[in-house]
Amino acid sequence: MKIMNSKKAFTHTPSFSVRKSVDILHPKGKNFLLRVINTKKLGVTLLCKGGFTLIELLVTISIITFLMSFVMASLSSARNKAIDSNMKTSLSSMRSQAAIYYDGASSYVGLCANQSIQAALISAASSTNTNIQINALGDSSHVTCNATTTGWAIQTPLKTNSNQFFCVDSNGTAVVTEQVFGSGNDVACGAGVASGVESQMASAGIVADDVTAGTLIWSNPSRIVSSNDSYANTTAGSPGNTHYLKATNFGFNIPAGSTINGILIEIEKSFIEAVDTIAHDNEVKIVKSDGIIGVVNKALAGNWTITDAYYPYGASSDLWGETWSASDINDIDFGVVLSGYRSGCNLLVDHIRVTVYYTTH
Ligand SMILES: [Ca+2]
Repeated sequence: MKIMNSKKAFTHTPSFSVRKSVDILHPKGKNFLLRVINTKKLGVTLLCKGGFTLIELLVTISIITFLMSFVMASLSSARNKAIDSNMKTSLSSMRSQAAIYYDGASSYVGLCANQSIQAALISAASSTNTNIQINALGDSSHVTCNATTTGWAIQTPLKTNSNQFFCVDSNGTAVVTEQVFGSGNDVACGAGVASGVESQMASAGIVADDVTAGTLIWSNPSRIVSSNDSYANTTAGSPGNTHYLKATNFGFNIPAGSTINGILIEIEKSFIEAVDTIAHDNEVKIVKSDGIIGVVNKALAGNWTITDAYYPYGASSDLWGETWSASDINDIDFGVVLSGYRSGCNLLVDHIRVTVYYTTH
C-alpha cells in the first residue's frame, strides 16, 4: 500500500482492516511508518521518520564496518590465545605419557606413533590447522614429533605468532622457541624466547604497625591503601626509627606458571617540618609469601620531601634477591615493609603500591 504526498503525522480510521505495521514510502524517498494503535477501532498513526539519505547510509555502514573490524580482530586474538594455551597444556602432559612409554619399551623409538601421543598430536594439528610429521625438520606448517632411543621432542607452531613454536622434550623442557628442529633426530628444543612481559599494579588490603623494627609508632596505617592526601603518620617523640609500616594482601592474580620478572614498589611519602628536617628511609624490604621479611634493603639515602611524591624501589627486572612463583605473589602475606627515621618532623605516607612484572607461558 502507498500513500502519496503525505508529509505530516495523522490519525486515520480506515475502512479496511489493518493488522500489523507496514512501511510506506514517500515519493521523495522519506520513510513513513504506518502503525496500528487501537485494534478495536482500527485506528492508525502515520509517523514521519525523516529517513536516511544515501550518503548518510553509506557513512553509517562505513562506521559499523570499521568498528566491527576491531571487534573481530579482538575476538580472533582471544581465540588464538586460548588455542595456544590449550595446546601447551596438552603437549606438556605428554612428558608423563612418554615416561610411561619408555618404562615399557626402554626406548623412545615409536613414541610418536603411540596412541596417547598420537591423540595429542592430532589435537595440536587440528587446533593449529597444520599436519603431523614424524622424525623430520620442524616447520611452521607441521606439528613435528621426533623420537630416538634416548630422547624425544615435539614442537608445534603457535596460532598467536607464526614465527614461534611451543616445544617440549625429554629433558623436561617446555618453551616457546623460534628455533625449529635441525634434523629428524633432533630431540632437543631450541632456546626459549621471552614472550610479552605483562604487569599488574595493586594496593594493599591489609596494613599494620609492626613492632619488629624501630621504636616509633605509625598512626592510621590503613590510610596508605590509596593516594588521597590522607596519611599514615608518626607522632611527636624522641628521634629514631619507626616501626614497620607493613602492607600485605595486595590481591594479585598472576596466572599460574608465569615467570616473575620483577617487582616495583612505589611509596608516596613526605614529612611535616617541625624542629628540623631529618626524615629518611630506614628499611624498605619485601615480605615473602611465608610472612618472612626479605634480606634485601632498598632504603633510599636521600631526605624525604615536604611535598608528596612517589619514590620507586626495585624495578621491572628486580626480584629483590628472592625466587618467586605466581602463587607467592598472589599470596595474602606477600607485601612490603617500610621503616623510616625521623627527628623533629613527622613522617607521612599517603600510598604504597606494588607493580609485578611477569611473563605468561
Ligand atoms: Ca592515603
